[in-house]
Amino acid sequence: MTENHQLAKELIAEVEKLDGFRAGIANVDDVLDGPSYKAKTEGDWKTDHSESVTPWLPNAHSLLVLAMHHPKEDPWLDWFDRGNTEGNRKMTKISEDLATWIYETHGVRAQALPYHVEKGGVYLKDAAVFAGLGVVGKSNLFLDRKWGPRVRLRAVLIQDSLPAGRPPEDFQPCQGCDIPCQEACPDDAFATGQYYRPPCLEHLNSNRDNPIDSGQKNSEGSPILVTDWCRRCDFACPAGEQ
Ligand code: B12
Ligand code: SF4
Ligand code: SF4
Repeated sequence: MTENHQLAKELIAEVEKLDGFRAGIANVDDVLDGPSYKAKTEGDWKTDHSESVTPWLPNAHSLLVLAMHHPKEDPWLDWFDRGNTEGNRKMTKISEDLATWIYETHGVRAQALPYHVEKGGVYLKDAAVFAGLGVVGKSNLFLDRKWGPRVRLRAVLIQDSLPAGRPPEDFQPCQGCDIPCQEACPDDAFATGQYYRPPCLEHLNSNRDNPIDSGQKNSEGSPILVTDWCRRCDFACPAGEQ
């Protein structure tokens, strides 16, 4: 086993020590050349990382991709308040701690990338596929081998070139499935058989305009209201259910 294979193994093992986490390594060039970057070359999607708000570490060729389990029983992980979701806050903290750990333990520089592509993040579903963690399903969601679509993703840039995973060929949950994910959509985002963003976005905007009671109270005793983003395509999918 080469030194870099060993390092990749140790990074993945460090992440997977955490309950509800899986990880893999993706090659940066594969992700930047992937279907999501190809789909968008203008408008609000940035494809040129030299212009990113967060500059990337130079000569970083690998991404450590994290998938965190977001089970139906923990809806609060997806609730949006004070500009973020609890799940995202948790992943930011874990990816920053990992970047520090990688440098301190292995002397390799690493950078926790932001969530948003326009702020210097990457398209995370492509990254997770190229890391070998799963596939993109007919719901347009990434389906993790273990937890199906009920994961949230994040990436840490590594200033090294580590052996990457491969899109899995033996995991094809959509084959033979009667596509309940598309049926479940309240706004017909899959009317053509493929995901179409505008109706989905409209639905999520209406979620934002109609916050729900989180069951918690603020210091003045008033209920804390949160946005409960639609997850019907996510919940309808049988992939990853035990
Ligand atoms: C902007 C955004 C949105 C926008 C626009 C979504 C869109 N798809 O256009 C809105 C607000 C509408 C939205 C909605 C949702 N989102 Co969103 N979103 C993002 C964000 C920030 C960027 C996505 C994007 O712009 N993609 C670019 C467009 C062009 O591509 P796309 O529609 O995603 O389709 C591409 C892929 O499917 C890919 N693909 C398809 N087949 C294959 C095959 C291979 C081999 C590969 C490599 C790639 C690939 O190519 C397609 C383009 O051709 C990502 C986080 C990130 N940094 O990546 C989260 C993200 C994709 N969203 C996420 C989630 C959960 C949701 C929602 C369920 C809402 C919610 N509860 O959070 C819905 C799901 C809608 C759906 N069925 O796709 C998760 C997905 C997790 C997962 N398991 O896949 C992500 C990764 C964020 C996270 N927290 O981890 N989202
Ligand atoms: S519900 Fe079926 S078709 Fe839809 S993403 Fe899940 S496995 Fe694929
Ligand atoms: S998140 Fe909701 S509105 Fe958007 S595609 Fe999925 S089911 Fe449809």
